[in-house]
Amino acid sequence: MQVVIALGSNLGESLTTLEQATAAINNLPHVTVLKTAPCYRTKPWGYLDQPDFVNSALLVETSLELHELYRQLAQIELDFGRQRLFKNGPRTLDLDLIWAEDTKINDAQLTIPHPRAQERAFVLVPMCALDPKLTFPDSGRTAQQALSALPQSERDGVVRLEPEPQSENPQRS
Ligand code: PH2
Ligand code: MG
Ligand code: MG
Repeated sequence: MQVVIALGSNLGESLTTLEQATAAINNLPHVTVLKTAPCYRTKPWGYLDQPDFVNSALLVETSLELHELYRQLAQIELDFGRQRLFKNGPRTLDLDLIWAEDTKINDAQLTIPHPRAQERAFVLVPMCALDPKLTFPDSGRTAQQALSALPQSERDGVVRLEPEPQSENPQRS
């Protein structure tokens, strides 16, 4: 089954953390990263008085049951010394299950699709970079349709980060 995982960080070396978390996810048994979205600098949502976040997203293929995948992601958050000071507050690493094909789950542990994904440009912009046609089974909307429905001001708060330079003095021809 294909799954979208959103990554976020706004404490510590966020870009490095997201890169290493991606490697850790790809190293999980029965999980393969198919596609990595670029990283974006994003305005904090929900609680404003905190640093900007770095956000990205992954498309993965997995044969794990989704609750098991969720537990594995929670363990990776802890392995990265996750600090989460309070709800919607700053954190070292946040890994959220966003989408899993046409699966709908709503139980005590897990809600898929993620209940707030379609309101958040910091989730939808990276998801559109993976594939704008990924469709939310609850609303029937694609990621692109959900993003287009958000106010321009929300979308403006998500800015693509340039890839890291490959050397100190890149030779340009
Ligand atoms: N995560 C939150 C709350 N607010 N804002 C941005 N920009 N990015 C996030 O990943 C984020 C947030 C709770 O998980
Ligand atoms: Mg989150
Ligand atoms: Mg989370």
